[in-house]
Amino acid sequence: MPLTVKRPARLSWRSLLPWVVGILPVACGLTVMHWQIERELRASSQATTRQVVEHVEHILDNLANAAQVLLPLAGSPCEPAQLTLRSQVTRNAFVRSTNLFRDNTLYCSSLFGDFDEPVDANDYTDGHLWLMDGNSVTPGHPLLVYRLSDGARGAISTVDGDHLVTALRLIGPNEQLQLRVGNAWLGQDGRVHAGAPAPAATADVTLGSTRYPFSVHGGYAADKPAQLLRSQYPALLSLLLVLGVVAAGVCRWQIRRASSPSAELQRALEADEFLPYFQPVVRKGDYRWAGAEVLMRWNHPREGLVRPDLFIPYAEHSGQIVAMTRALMLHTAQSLAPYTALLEDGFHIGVNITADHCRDLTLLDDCQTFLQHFPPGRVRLTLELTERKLIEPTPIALELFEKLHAMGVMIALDDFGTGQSSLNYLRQFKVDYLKIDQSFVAMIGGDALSQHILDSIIELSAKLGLGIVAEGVETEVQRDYLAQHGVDFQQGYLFGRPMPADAFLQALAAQPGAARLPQGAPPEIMRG
Ligand code: G
Ligand code: G
Ligand code: MN
Repeated sequence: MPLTVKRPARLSWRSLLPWVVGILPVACGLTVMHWQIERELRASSQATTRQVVEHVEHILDNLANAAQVLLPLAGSPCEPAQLTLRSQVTRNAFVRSTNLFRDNTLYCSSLFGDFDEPVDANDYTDGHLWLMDGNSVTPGHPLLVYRLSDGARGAISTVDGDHLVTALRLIGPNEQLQLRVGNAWLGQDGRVHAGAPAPAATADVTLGSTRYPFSVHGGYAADKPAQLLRSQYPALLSLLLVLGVVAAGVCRWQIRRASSPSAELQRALEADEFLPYFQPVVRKGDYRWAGAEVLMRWNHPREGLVRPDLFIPYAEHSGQIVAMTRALMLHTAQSLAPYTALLEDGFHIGVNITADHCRDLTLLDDCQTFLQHFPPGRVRLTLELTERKLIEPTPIALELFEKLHAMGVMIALDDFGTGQSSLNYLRQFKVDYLKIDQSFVAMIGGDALSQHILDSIIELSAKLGLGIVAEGVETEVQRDYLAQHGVDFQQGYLFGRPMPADAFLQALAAQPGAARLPQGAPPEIMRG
């Protein structure tokens, strides 16, 4: 089984957050600037539209004035009236022509004198205004016509569309402006269109005249705000971008800082990433599994399976090892409890503890919780203290071990032979087992002196009445040597490597004479 299982990196909040934090000020700034620009554009559009309305009203005042003067002549013969018609063209700016009509017939014109053309009052909005796209004199050329009547008689004055188009173009060179009369409108393109003009995409404004039946439509194209943003606010825009980048950078830095080893361990603890692996401990003779040591593995989302020597030192340094061991014991209990039928009575479960566990009595609760998962006497919990870092025999530590013993929990001294524990130490903590370090087991078959050291350790433990477990047994020569020299329990690759719970249970079920599995056990364990 490979020790590291690589998984693809996930898209996590840690990688997304700097983006969000960077984009947020830029988005907020852009929103505010956009809102500001829209307000400015609306105000400007309203002002221009009003200006156009006023200008067209001024033109129409000229037309109305001419028609007013000519109205009394309507119905009288054309010949004597013609000079007055022409003088009104001269006297009133913007007036291109003046005409008289009677009974729906235009009979007199400033341009031609006697004339004969039909006049339909229905062409005129409110009977007064008609936006034409040309007449017989200038076909295809816009023309605004003003009509004033008194019964069946009346006067008509016209203004050239060029005056209107020029106003639309000059008053709002950057805007979309249209003049609407009835069901026709004049655009800045100088053409008369039927229907109503399309509303502007930005800052659409419609303003009607209170004095004449026309309205002016103003506004801007859809890309106007963005265009303004680029041309008017380049400094502010750059500032926003820099702000965004800085915010994202600071956020990323903070997250990295928060990913210090202890923060990362805390995250892993909350994400329940610490898993128990089990290495069997066998009994001399039949070499059946009499117990197991629980070894922690970190199932890291990116790094895969991490070995404990890489993170246990950090966890011990920061004090998080206590919570991590608690989680590990809970996992272990939950993994094994459904399969207690596979465990022989008094099955040893070894859990590694450190000096941090001995500063208060919380370990008692943890052990109690662990044991409650199993029928009484089925499991023998053994706490392994390493001899490399000796635990201070403080009153609280001594009380803890006293109570642990009363609960039936056993104590093993791990890595024995590598430190300097005294006989007094072994007695104070009421050690039950010595676990001979694998470096001594590796000496078997070596020179006489090395072998002598091993023999002395075994002899010593026998004299003290302690149980012995030999660690790191890899060969049959080592196994047989240890068995012959009175070592009751052995642990090592020869019997089994540390393995995950399901593999462990599967192998346990496959042992000759294994107890029957309970109903409902997962098939992968039955298969073993
Ligand atoms: O299998 P191995 O690589 O698991 O173990 C490496 C070292 O980490 C050993 O010294 C072992 O005692 C230690 N270790 C493994 N699991 C734990 C644990 O849960 N707690 C502590 N304190 N040490 C552990
Ligand atoms: O808790 P302790 O320090 O005893 O941890 C046991 C360590 O020894 C673990 O890292 C485990 O993987 C390792 N180990 C267990 N059996 C063998 C073995 O037979 N040979 C070697 N080299 N290492 C072993
Ligand atoms: Mn150990």
